[in-house]
Amino acid sequence: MSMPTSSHAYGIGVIAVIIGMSAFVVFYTSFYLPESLLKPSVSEHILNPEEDLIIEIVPGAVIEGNESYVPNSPTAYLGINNKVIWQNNDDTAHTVTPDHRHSDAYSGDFGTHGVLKPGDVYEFLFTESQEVLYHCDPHPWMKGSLSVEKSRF
Ligand SMILES: [Cu+2]
Repeated sequence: MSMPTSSHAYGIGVIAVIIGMSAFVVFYTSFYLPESLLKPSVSEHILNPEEDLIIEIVPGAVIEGNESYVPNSPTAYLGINNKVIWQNNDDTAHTVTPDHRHSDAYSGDFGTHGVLKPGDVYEFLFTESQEVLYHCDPHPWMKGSLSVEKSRF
């Protein structure tokens, strides 16, 4: 009579192992994996750079031929000043719109959603080397570019 009892216990053990493994697989594929794919690991000094890089939309930027985004084509260095802030100091609303759809692996899509009203700022954390060309949607003659490079220090 010991045979049926032990094979019964064995059966329960196998089922428990299968349930445990399925629970792990479900957790891993639906929670752990998407989360880790979503946010690449970025080092702390790139997430919290020492300085901001400020690009001013200068007063009078709306007028064709004037300076618009100043500095107009700076380089940002990862871990130094890779957080870039566009500041609208003009009295007209403007945008920061990439010439071609552009995204950063960590921060996602680049570009303002809607317009920057006078006094508004737009900030974007660049976490990898890249180059982006951008313009103002309502005033396409306003153009700027930015390159992001690894720090040499
Ligand atoms: Cu504009």
